[in-house]
Amino acid sequence: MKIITVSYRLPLSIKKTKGKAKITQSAGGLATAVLSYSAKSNVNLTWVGVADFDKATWDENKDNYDRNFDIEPVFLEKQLNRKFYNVFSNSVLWALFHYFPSFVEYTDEGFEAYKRANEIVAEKINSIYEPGDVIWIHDYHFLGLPKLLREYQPNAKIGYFLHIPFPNFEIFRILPNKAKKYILEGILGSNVAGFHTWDNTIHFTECIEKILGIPHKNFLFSQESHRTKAGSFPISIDFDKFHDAYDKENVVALRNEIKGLYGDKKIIFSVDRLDYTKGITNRLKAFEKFLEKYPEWSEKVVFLLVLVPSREEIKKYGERKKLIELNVGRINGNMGNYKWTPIVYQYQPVNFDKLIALYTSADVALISPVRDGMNLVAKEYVASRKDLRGGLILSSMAGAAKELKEAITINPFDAEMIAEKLYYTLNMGEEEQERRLERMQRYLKKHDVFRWAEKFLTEIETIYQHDTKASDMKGDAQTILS
Ligand code: ADQ
Repeated sequence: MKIITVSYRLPLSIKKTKGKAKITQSAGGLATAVLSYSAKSNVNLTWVGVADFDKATWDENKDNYDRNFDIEPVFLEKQLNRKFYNVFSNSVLWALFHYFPSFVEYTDEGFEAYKRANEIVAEKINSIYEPGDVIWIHDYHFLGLPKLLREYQPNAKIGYFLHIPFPNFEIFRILPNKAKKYILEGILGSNVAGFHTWDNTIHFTECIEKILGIPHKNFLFSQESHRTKAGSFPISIDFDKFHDAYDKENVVALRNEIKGLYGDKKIIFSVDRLDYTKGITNRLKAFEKFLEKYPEWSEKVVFLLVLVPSREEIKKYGERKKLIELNVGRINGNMGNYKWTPIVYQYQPVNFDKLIALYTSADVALISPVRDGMNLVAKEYVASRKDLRGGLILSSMAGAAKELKEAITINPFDAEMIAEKLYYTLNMGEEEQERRLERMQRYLKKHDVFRWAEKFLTEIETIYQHDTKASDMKGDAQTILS
């Protein structure tokens, strides 16, 4: 028996130097958590995902790296992968599920590629599946997969987790009927369908009822072959990893360097993938408003804006980048002077130590997505503040706001409000900072990513066992009657 985890990206990187490839398994939150669960339960873990490297490189090097689990890459033909990933997944599903209907660029060609890619991945999983295995499917790239796998393996234990919001009926219904049906029936192939929040879960159940006409009882949908339980499973982080990093030698050195650079100035910090859902332009305009409204803060604050390149092949992302850079330039030009640059902007990823050094140097973390499934940056910031200093400003549109009750919440569309909350948080006393962070840390320490994975995987077993028992009893009753 094994756990088969499926996600678009594989937790692995291949670096080529001087023609030699080096494979490294990466230890992201999700991989660490599933691995920890599989080790505890004494079962193996196999990860299936789409390869972003060529088959020849893989075949040459696959037996030659340190492994904690097995990896099964799926090699998709380049054009198919582009249409599947960029055209349907990211230009239709990502946009619509984040409430950007005007950004949706639906094409039948994209939808067909999406279905084909799901079929190819299903074939791959089916080829390695053994009875008793648990299959855990992740995210919006594989909405059709639970149903396809159910057709292959009617008795399989299948979990599906969506990392982005599930939109309400009015937004979801915008999709062509065939796509709506494909998605909903697809998810219903699972035994457990998980979302970050109850709001998302309710949106999903409403869509099932209104579009497929299937009612639920306590979020359970009964079907012929199995039942699907929908529920809220808010993802989290490896709390200890972020908390303990505060004292790492390299982190301390980097933090001293950052603090030394900015002296007495207060630091506002944000880090995101460059994505239109993250509310970056709104955030910049709000910072500008803050400087206009509170000129006494001029030269006394600096905003460190770190953006990580993302989905650069998609037009909307390039347009957004231009808009952000126009705003950064305009604000720095209008508000700054030869001694002071209000916004320090970086369009490059940062490594873990630098990220922690930045989190722990910041007086304020300003997180303002206009829509976000969870937002792990907010949780990471809180966890890393072992010194109990700093304030978290968080958009109420992020799933994380439902749990981080001591954050200063904002409406990301309301620049005036954000400016005021910035003023409040920058002036917040140490006692209040401690009180807020302590409560949120207590919560996160308990609700970490390990607990999340365990809860989800246990739920699959519970529903499955219950259904198996019920069908056995039905079988027994039939035998007695005959
Ligand atoms: P994302 O949209 O990518 O994830 P988020 O959860 O905030 O958003 O962050 C993902 C990770 O990327 C964080 O761990 C963060 O540290 C890292 N990161 C961000 N910027 C970085 C940078 N410049 N350099 C290095 N690392 C960086 C999706 C959903 C979210 C959901 C997650 C998990 O959109 O809503 O929280 O999946 O389910």
